[in-house]
Amino acid sequence: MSEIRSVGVDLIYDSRGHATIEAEVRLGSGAHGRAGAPSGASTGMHEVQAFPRGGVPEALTTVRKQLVPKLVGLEAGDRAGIDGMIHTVDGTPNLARVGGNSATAISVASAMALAAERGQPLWKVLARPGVDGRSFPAIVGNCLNGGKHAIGGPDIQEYIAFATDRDPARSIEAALRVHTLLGEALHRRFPTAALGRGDEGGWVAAVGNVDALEMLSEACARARDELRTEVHPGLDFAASEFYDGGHYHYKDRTLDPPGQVAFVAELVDKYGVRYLEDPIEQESFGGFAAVTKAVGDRTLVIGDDVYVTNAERLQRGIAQHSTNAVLIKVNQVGTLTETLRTVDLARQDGQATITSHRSGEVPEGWLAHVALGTGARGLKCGVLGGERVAKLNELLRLARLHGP
Ligand code: 2PG
Ligand code: MG
Repeated sequence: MSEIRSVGVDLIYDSRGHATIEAEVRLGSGAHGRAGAPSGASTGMHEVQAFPRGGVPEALTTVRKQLVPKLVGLEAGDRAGIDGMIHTVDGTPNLARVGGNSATAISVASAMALAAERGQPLWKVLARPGVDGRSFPAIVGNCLNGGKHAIGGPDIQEYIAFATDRDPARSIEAALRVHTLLGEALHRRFPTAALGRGDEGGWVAAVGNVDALEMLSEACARARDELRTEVHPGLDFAASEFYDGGHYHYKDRTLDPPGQVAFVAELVDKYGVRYLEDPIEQESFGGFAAVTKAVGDRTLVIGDDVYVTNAERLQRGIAQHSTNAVLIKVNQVGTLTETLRTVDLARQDGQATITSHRSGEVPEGWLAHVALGTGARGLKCGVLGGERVAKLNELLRLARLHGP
């Protein structure tokens, strides 16, 4: 096994045009890996800090001066040692000095270098016990953007095509078809209005929260019939973004917590929602449990901002039966070591995991490997835009190699 010979970090831009960090890790053998880190807009309160106060320039200085000298010489196969060193040098509980995005880029690039040295695909060096790389994730494809990812759209952040065919070629086709059909329906509904696309490539239109779901549900039904495949509506409420002072504030209604649970359950049943993310604000483990109790037998109930990929928070959710699924975002928690710890805890408890992009993404495919290696139930990466398609295309390549 060879040791790390050099670590380079630099500024790159994400799909929103915001600065972020990429890392290149080179081993003594000459093998190397390079990865960029994405950034969120609807970030959870308990996420690690993506960058230090001074932004990317400060992160680069700190990493180059203080962290890189400590990483050089470590064994590439010692993930815990590499990721642990990132935390030791950072010295804060939320990666406030080094930045979560530096941590993610370095951690993933190190795993890629190891994979290159072993002549293996990345997913294999991440593979959890029992994962053989033949079971592919469903596609969680954002088709209409709202909330913080769009200007002038619904309050609910994401209207999703949840395409569950075992074959990624078919599920990707289905999610794309829903996106197209929904665009056509929006154009028919608002023939003279301009139709735009949001941060994650979904449509943006001045459409109401429930209207949008109705249109999504119709598009899914049509795609199901046309393609003879399983594709169903999904939502990411990102409910913390419009929760304030004990109430959920929509443009057309204000709901107290029991009202929110009832509203969510009504939407699930009326429109056949099978993927339900963050229907409740990030501090209410009990509110999540109420939703899971009401509809958890017929939809995935997924915790994103409530868990922030953090094993301690997931443990609280497990104790309270808050959800039946967990969103996994590497840069919410920092490194692959912590990410895999959360994945393992979720798997032990029988919770499904969904490997997720961020709204500001890098045009790279490594996320597809994280999904495959962790045995994820879903890969949430949108369907349109080069930075989203990069992940779908990587999944297609992996499916051609090992798939159904
Ligand atoms: C989410 C994500 C990705 P962001 O809420 O699930 O869709 O958004 O990256 O802005 O946190
Ligand atoms: Mg979310």
